[in-house]
Amino acid sequence: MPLNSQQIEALAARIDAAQLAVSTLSKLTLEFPDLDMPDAYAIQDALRARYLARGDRLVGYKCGLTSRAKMIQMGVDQPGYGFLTSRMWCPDGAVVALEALVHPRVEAEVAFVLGAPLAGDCSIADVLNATDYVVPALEVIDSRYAAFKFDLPSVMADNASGARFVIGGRPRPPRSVDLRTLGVVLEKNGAPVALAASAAVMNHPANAIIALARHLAARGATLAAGDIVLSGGITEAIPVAAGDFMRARVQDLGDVSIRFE
Ligand code: OOG
Ligand code: MG
Repeated sequence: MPLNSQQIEALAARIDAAQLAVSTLSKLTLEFPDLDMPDAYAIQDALRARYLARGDRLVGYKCGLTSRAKMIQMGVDQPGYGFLTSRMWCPDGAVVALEALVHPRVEAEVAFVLGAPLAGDCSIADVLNATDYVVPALEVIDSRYAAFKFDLPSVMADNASGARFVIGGRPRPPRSVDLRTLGVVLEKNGAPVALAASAAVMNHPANAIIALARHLAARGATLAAGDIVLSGGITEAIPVAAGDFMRARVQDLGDVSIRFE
């Protein structure tokens, strides 16, 4: 960790201020070329502490950059992780105000809602045992970096571009569906704009949850009962503008939608 604790705090404050002001920043690595992944997650932790101090509640976690489509779109070769709070959580069908966002994009994901804690060293069977239900989700990402261009440390410091998310559809027990072969159609204003099968996420979306559990364990944290976990965009993310209606249709899990104004 090349950065000291004052620098970590200052960068978290800078990202927080950019989010609140709906303005963009340049990549942190331009100013701090040595900034590494431990620094990035320390900044993310400091950002989370700022949110919680304002009254947000931690409701779960997000895995990101877990499909090839996302890695290619963003030019990275590894997944990353972030957190979800009550302020980011919107009801199914919600209208999202664009005023609070810079250049939002929407992703279709499978969400796991846990019914039991999950240790850092776990298997796909452990993830399925700990999962109360799976549901379709839309995530709204909004990078605080200019032109949505970043590197892995910069984006993880910015909570993996987390902005809003919605879960919906039909909650299903995880063993009642084949989580590898669920067809996913992401629609914009009624027309399909991206399609894939759920195995696009690390061969099985539960593998993203395993990687997250390992990441948290290395940082002294664990997944808890009740946590909502987004397993990552199955297709590339789709930019949205005022008036757009986004819907994900996920085989066996129903659909989930959101509108932008
Ligand atoms: C990083 C976040 C990616 C996902 O599901 O892959 C993400 C980004 O692309 O800005 O949430
Ligand atoms: Mg995502």
